[in-house]
Amino acid sequence: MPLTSHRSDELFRLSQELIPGGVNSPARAFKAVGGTPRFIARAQGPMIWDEDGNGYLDYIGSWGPMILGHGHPAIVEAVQRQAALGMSYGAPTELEFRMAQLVCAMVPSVEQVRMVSSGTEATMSAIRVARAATGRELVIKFEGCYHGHGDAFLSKAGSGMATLGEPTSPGVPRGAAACTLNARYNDLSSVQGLVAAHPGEVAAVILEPVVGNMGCVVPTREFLAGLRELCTREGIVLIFDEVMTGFRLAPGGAQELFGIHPDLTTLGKVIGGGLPVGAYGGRPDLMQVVSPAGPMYQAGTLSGNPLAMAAGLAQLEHLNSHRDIFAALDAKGAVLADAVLSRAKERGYPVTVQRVGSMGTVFFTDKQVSSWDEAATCDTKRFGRWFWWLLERGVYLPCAQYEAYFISAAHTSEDVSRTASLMAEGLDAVFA
Ligand code: KE4
Repeated sequence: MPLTSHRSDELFRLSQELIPGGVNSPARAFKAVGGTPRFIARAQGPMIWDEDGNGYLDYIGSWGPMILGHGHPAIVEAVQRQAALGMSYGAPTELEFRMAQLVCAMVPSVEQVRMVSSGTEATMSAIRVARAATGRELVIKFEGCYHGHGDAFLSKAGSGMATLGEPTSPGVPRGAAACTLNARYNDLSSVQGLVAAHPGEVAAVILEPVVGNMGCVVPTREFLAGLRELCTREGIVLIFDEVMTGFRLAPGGAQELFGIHPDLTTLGKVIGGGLPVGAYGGRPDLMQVVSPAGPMYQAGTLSGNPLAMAAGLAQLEHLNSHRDIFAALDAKGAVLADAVLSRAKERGYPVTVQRVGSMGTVFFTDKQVSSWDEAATCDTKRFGRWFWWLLERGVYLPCAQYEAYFISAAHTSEDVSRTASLMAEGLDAVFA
């Protein structure tokens, strides 16, 4: 029975008059799947409800932050307690020290850390640290990886792979994009080629150590180890953008899982418990360039905001003291992936599933996706039909093929089994 969306339709129409595209972040606008985005009224545990009263099992989880589900009591109590003490002081607090302690304890390569208010701020600042510390200007990223909307990251490969980047968005100065080179994920030789073409000019290599933003793409261990060895040899700062993977794939993120330590790490999402927090950190010799310890400027009115620190600390402390959560999340991830994969194999559907732990993607292609080239072969229209078939049955997946879904600790085994059956049934419906 199709769900009604009158109130969401009305709010979307009104919002578009005052907010560009009716949303405050493009990913939410349902552009990739069509139709009206659901305006959400409330959430609890694994569930969200829209303004028309429709309930959904939530596999976006605010695009990653809600790893414990919505309204976890420890987080709600921490925020309520702090709110009564003050929302923001613009002065240092013990909460920020405790957050720095916990991040440095949980993330293997981080020995010093600076709080900011978003993943974008974290990645912009991390490449500035790399440039300040090395005196070099070029940054290598990977096609298909997303690191926020900073000018340096809105850059695609020029005509030839070794050429300097070109803007992917109006408003990005050519000079900013030109300082970014684009390599191919899981292809170490593409990085070696760029470094050889620009000897002594590359400040940093930045990547998602497990990609979420072209859909879930897993690196080979050789690729990560090769990047580590190349960056060490060439004096290039290796940056793991763990905004999505941090505190999700393991307490210490992807770097703990793969045992490869970057020089700098960027964090976001889970670290804030649902409130705006980003962070960057790593080797002390690098972080000591950051003002006021060093000359590299970076600042923020609400960086380390006490309310956000209270929420983030509550979430991280819970994860740190209940580490069995990660194995349970991985088991739930396997249930979803196995159900979809076996149906696709049984019926010969061109569908593959890639995941690490509780983040994953159902790709509508028969290729194994190891870089953007393969991701680009997906049948995004059929994905859109599958998305809507599931939404109308109360399952809220990321509204685009090139995103990852997220399972939370609040999703019960029954929730996940029901979702798995619906996902498999949904394939039958869209391939009928
Ligand atoms: P924010 O500035 O959105 O907090 O973080 C940017 C960012 C940086 N690095 C990675 C690996 C990220 O995934 C992100 C943000 N991810 C998107 C989802 N693909 C956030 C959703 C949105 O843009 O609304």
